[in-house]
Amino acid sequence: MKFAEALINFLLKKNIKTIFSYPGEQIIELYRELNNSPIKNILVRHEQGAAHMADGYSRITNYVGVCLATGGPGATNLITGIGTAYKDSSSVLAITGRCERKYINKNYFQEIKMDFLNIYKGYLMDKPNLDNLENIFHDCLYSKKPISLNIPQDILKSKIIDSFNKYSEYKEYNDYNKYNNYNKYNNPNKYRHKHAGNNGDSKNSETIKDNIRESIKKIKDKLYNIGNVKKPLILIGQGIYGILPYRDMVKINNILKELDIPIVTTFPARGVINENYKNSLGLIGRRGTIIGNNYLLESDIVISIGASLSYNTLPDGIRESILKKIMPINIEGKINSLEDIKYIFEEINNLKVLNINNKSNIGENSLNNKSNINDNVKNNIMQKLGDYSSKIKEILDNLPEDGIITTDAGNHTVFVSLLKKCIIPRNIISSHGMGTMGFGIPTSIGVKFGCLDYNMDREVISINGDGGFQMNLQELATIEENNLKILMIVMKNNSLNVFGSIKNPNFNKISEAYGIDNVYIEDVYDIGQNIKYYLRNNKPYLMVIECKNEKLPKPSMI
Ligand SMILES: Cc1ncc(C[n+]2csc(CCOP(=O)(O)OP(=O)(O)O)c2C)c(N)n1
Ligand SMILES: [Mg+2]
Repeated sequence: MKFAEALINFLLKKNIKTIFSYPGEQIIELYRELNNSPIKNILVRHEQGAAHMADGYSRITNYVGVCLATGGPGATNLITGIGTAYKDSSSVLAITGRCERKYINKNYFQEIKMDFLNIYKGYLMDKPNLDNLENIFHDCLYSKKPISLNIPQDILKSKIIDSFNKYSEYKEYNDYNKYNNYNKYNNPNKYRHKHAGNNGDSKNSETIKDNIRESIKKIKDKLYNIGNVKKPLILIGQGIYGILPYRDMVKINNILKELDIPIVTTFPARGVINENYKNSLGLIGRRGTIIGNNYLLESDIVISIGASLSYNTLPDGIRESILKKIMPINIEGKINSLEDIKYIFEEINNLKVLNINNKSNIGENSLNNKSNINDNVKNNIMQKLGDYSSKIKEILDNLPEDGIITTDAGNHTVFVSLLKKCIIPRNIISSHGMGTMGFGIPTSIGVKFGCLDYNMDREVISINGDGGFQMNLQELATIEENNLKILMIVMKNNSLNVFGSIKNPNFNKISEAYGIDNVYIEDVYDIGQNIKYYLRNNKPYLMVIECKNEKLPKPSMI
């Protein structure tokens, strides 16, 4: 069979259900093959959109998201999306085409050096060899980074022998690949979620346990040195999710809620513990909660799990002093079962029996003044709400609490973050590390496909500024074509936050041109009923909400 067919076979074997793509000369061989396979081939309208969709898909499924583009301009168009995925540790496999091998590095049409796409690490297929695919896929999933797989045209066409015959078994389902009504893909049990990454790798599990034991030993030593530990704190980052499927990510909450040591999180890990719980002190860092940040400053030891400790989490000013008290739990090798998580917290709980100077046990005083942790102090650093933020609050108050919200970059991102309590993992999906405008809409598409493929019953909402919305609004066509139930919101303040004003087109007319139902809202009181209308229906909806520009509140930590 052709290499292109064998590659599709491989992706099927890895349980890839959806690929976000755009065709072109150098990738057409694979693109056609994809169209003949049961993998859904979602035609995007710009390759940047494909990369963001694969990113959104990966974040919500915690599995590999795949995008596909042609060489040259197709590959360069992917770049911002790949950079965004890289900054937020998202497993995106970016497959691109290339001219035939004999033209590589010559001045051939659309031939361009691919180093730029290898933001983390890239692979050029220089031989029609299937063996390497396994490593590439594993690398993408386990390293939590985008990986570039670049394949010359002649290799896609070359003949190879592949013993895996699942492809023919799947062929009977070719019809599923004809688009329009996505829901029909969702039926056969055959395609139910099997998280191919999580295959009960016992060696990996032993490595993790060894690493955890080692880390706990270091913490014990440190505790002996400190003596009387009054305020321990646990800091959780998204690394804790390892390669757990989403349904297990949600269950971490049950393990954490019993803990009597307070917990703070980074932004991408928000919702790993329900932020309404007593032992959750919410987000820390620049836009963190007052109580979380105060506790961070006062704590004598911070046990950190899966946090990369970016400057968003530990801004300059406090960074050095906090780093001194951080004791990481090494989860290198990736968590791949809830047992690993249980093991970590059992070990942390065991620290309680450690007598430190015969005075205090860890945990005992950890939630000092529990009753004083008043909800307002805990969450709300916004004393007064202006027109913009009160409309955001009204939106949030009317959405299902467990809806997945993608935001773009701008003031709305900060308002959503400050006013939303996260109760489940990935409650808010933002471009944390890159702050990419144009992220919100395509990412919501990837999230939606992830929810459909893995039978996750979640509403998907995308909240955008009027600037960022225009950066990828061509993907409204992808939403309409696949009849994706996504609530799109544009906060129209005619302003690019502090950077100046922007003259806007008529967004409602644009929406109509794309065939998407829409509404223009001026009054905050009209928001609720329109969200209810959206929830009742089974189609995309665009709400353009007029609002006045509003200054952001001062960060709780500078
Ligand atoms: C691709 C990209 N270009 C520029 C910026 C810089 N930038 C950050 S926020 C912002 C303005 C966003 O305005 P809008 O989308 O209207 O959101 P609002 O602040 O009004 O909520 C700009 C220009 C960016 N983050 N990303
Ligand atoms: Mg704006």
